[in-house]
Amino acid sequence: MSNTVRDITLLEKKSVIYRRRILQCIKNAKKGHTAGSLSCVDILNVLYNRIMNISPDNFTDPYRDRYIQSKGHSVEALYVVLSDKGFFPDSELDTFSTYQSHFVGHPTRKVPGIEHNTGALGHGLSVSVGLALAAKLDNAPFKVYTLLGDGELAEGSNWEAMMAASHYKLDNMLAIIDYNKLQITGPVDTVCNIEPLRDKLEAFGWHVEEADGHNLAEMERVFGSIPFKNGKPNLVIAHTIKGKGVSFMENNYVWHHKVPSDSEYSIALDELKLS
Ligand SMILES: Cc1ncc(C[n+]2csc(CCOP(=O)(O)OP(=O)(O)O)c2C)c(N)n1
Ligand SMILES: [Mg+2]
Repeated sequence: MSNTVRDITLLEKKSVIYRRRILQCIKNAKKGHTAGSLSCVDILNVLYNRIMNISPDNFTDPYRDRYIQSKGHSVEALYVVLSDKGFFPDSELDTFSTYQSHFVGHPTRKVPGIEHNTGALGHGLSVSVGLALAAKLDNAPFKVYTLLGDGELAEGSNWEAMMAASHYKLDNMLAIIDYNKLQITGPVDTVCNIEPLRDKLEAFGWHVEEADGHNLAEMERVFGSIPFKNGKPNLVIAHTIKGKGVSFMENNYVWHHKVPSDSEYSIALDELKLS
C-alpha cells in the first residue's frame, strides 16, 4: 500500500484494509479493544494520510507535528496506521499482545512512531498542552493533535487541561473527541453524563466544530482548517459509531474488548470487503 494517498476513494479503501487488519490482530492475540479501534480508525486515517506532518523520515525532527492518542486502549488502530505509514513492517503486527513483543495493549514509545505512552485515561490532553505551549514559546511551527474518548472525559484532568489550553491561547492544538456515546460498561450518558458537551467545551474557551467521524472528506476539510479562530484551542466533536463497519459490533458496548469467535470473525471479514 502506498504511503501517500491523494484520492478519497483510495483513502476509503485504506479504512477497509485497516479495519480488517485490526480484527486480524485481535483475533490472533485473543485480546484487544475491538469496538473503540473500529470507532476511531477513520479519524486516524485522515490525520496520518492527509493532515499531520509525521513520517518515519521526520520523526526526529523537532518541527514534526505531534500526535497523542489519549484513548490509548484503541492502540490496534494506531499500530495498523503506523505500519501503513512505514514506521515498521506489517509482519510486526502479528506479534501484537504476545510475550516479549513491544506491541502491547496500550501505546508505548518502544514502538516506532509513538510519541507518548498512554492508556491510563485522562493524561493525553495535558501532555498535548505542554507540547503546544512549548511550540508557542519556541516559535516553532508544529501542531499538536490529540484523540480523546467520550467516556474518557469523566477524568477531571481533561478539564484542567482544557482550562490551561485556553488560558495560554493554544490555537496550535486540535483535540478530537471520538464521540461514540459508549464507554466500557455502557452508554456514556448513564455511566457519567457529559452533556451538554459542546456548551461545556465552549465555556472552557475552545472553538468547537462537529464532524461525521466516518466521513473522510468532511474530516479532511474540518481538521485542515485550524486554527478555527486565532487565539483559541481547536476542538472537533467527531460523531462516530463504536464498532463501525461490522454490523453486530456497532453500537454495542460488549464489543469494547470482546474477541470475535471464529464464525463472528468470518462474518466480520465478509462485511469488510473492498468494493
Ligand atoms: C484512568 C483509567 N481508568 C479506567 C480505565 C479503564 N478503561 C479503559 S477504556 C475505558 C472506557 C473508555 O471509554 P471511551 O473513552 O468512551 O472509549 P471508546 O468508547 O472510544 O473505546 C475505561 C474506563 C483506564 N484505561 N484508565
Ligand atoms: Mg466512547
